[in-house]
Amino acid sequence: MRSVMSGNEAIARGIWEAGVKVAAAYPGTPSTEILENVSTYPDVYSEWSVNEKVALEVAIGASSTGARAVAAMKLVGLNAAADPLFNSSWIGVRGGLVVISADDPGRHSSQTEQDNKNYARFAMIPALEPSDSQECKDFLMLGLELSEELNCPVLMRTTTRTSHSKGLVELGERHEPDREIGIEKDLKYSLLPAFTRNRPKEMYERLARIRRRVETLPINRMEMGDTEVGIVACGAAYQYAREAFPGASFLKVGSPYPLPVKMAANFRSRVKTLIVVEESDAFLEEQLILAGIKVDHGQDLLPHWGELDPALVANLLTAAGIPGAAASLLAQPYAAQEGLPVRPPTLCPGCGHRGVFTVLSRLKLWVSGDIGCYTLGAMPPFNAMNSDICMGASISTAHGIQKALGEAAFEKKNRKISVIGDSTFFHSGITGLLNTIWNNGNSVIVILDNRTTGMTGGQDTPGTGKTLMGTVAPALDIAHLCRAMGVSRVEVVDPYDLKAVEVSVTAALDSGQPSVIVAQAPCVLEYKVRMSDAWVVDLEACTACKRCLRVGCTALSLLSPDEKGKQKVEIDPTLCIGCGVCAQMCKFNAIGPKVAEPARA
Ligand SMILES: Cc1ncc(C[n+]2csc(CCOP(=O)(O)OP(=O)(O)O)c2C)c(N)n1
Repeated sequence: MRSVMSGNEAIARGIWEAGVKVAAAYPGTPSTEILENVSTYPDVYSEWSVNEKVALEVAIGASSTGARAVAAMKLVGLNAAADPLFNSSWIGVRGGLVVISADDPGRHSSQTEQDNKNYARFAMIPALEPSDSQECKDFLMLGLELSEELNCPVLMRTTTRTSHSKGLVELGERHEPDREIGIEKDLKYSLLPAFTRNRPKEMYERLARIRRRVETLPINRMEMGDTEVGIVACGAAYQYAREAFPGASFLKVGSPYPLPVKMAANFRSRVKTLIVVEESDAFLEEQLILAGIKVDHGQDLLPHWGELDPALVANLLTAAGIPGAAASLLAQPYAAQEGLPVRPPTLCPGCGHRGVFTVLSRLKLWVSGDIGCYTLGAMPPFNAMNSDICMGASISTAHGIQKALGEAAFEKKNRKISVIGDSTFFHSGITGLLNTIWNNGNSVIVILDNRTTGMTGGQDTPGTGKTLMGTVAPALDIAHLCRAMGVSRVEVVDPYDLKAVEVSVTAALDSGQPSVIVAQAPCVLEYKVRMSDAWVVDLEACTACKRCLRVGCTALSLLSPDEKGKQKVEIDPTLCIGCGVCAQMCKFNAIGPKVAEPARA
């Protein structure tokens, strides 16, 4: 039977079919749907872990019992999980272990872009990269087999296009490997220098075995066409190149690390011009050059960053004199985005984060921010976030600033505040707070507790009282936790109450003590919050001062100019949830709840 699936759905299916027992992840686009889909297969234990490092450690533990295990994350998640990744390569596996890194060339929804195939080379493990949904399933299953055969974790890299595009997938049954699951007492799990004396030598021997093995993998293959142009490509770039040069010869690479260099040398000998088409780093190109295989063109013609597409590949290579591009693509303007109006992302109407940023913007504080929906506090009209570096960094960065400033940190002009979401706090903010308290820091930290991981689509957290598989769990109270960690001033505020937020922030800054303010309001999208009927603008009272627009709510818009040329404001009743934040900005009492019309007798 076949089914239309996204790459991420197909990976989840592969996890089920391959008999995986444990799958763990922390959400992050474009990887999130992998675990969301795995959780629909009850045979697999699946969990949102608090961060990617923990997710991979959970998978390593499961693999050490002989069970098959998978950890999934977005590109930057692998930075957080790099420690267990490298060490698991040293340890080896018992049950197959696949680490999925969903990369994001072009930064569709990521703070940075990076080519995580590099991790495989660094950790001396194989990397597989599928090009479509069927391959997503097949490569995942192959990765688990290779992991067991070669005694190492296997990295599977996807990109946004492969993870989110849909295609036909052949479905199979679930097969659990026929072996006992149990605890193994083996010194290999203890990475002590005395126990790892031979490990580097064994790892280099293993790498030699991996290099030999990739030469025989059917996922690496030559597809011979016109031998004038030979293209080496993997992942989504293979699809773009195939569409751009339909008649060319291809070396379709399924294991970008290590590259099957013997096959590549054979391919080179059969084509006149060899071109590497790859997104992100010159990863295949460098391996070819290192192996002494002549590359005619690669990243000398193609961009080093961002996402490729068929028209871009066809046009750039044609401009350099490469023949054979699809005529229809050459006619397509590939800079189609130029001239389109810019529509920056914005907080949802009624979002609780809005109240906090309205106040921070007014107080003109230096805001050490973090990653989540609230990062939009950096955008107009708030312009109230001065840094967002990586998850959890808001608290530790502010602490570093304080220590660098010394006494000057207490001067009014140097006042700063950290802002972090609840999921991000659980991910890696807790350790930063502990560090601040231990080292006598005096930061003021606002934790935006909206009871969800909003940015990635509303996943549960340790604060929601539920797990990914839907079981009930203890719901952590953030204020209690902060008090237990030694924070002397902890307050809980309603972020819709602008006055209360301002008083709380100002008092915390004035106190000179380390303080946490928990701004508690459920995510309006996730919990479908509607506080009342939509509020309305009294056009008689409205003076068109536009002060209400400073809250940046998309439920508010300007009316056409009236007879005096004034543009007053109206509220879209389909968007307004009745939070009343805009009304608190109005000095003329022009905004309020709709007064019910008297019932007719
Ligand atoms: C290391 C890392 N993992 C995952 C992500 C994806 N991601 C971005 S923000 C975020 C969490 C957002 O949740 P929260 O902090 O509760 O803020 P909210 O979006 O709900 O306001 C996640 C998981 C990331 N950017 N970096």
